[in-house]
Amino acid sequence: MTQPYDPNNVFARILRGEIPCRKVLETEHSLAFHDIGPQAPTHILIIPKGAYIGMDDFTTKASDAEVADFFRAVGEVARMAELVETGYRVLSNCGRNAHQEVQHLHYHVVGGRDLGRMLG
Ligand code: D5M
Repeated sequence: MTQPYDPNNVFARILRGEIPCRKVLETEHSLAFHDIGPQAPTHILIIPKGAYIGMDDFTTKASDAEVADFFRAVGEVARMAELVETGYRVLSNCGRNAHQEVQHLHYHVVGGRDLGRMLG
């Protein structure tokens, strides 16, 4: 990542409690909440509490505990939202070509309907 982390991005403000969110799960290092503009019946975002923009800085700067906590939270959210049986999609937009809108790492967990094929 070349640009510095912006401490006033919307997810940093959610983490500081400055703006509300519909919380789904909070762990030591991660927070999950409903997306403000859901693209499916279930659309939940999972973010690390640390100041990471994307997968590059997260996987090089975060501790093993933060990384493990984050990925476990993604799986736990899918279970909590009862998406395991019917299936779901996990995706993260990182950087310009992926049109990342909020510059704080987040994974989308989307489900509750047939999502169609994404690649190929
Ligand atoms: O997607 C960023 C996602 O963040 C997009 O699906 C909307 C969501 N968003 C933006 N602001 C909020 C707030 N305040 N609460 C919940 N969800 C929000 P990207 O992957 O960066 O394109």
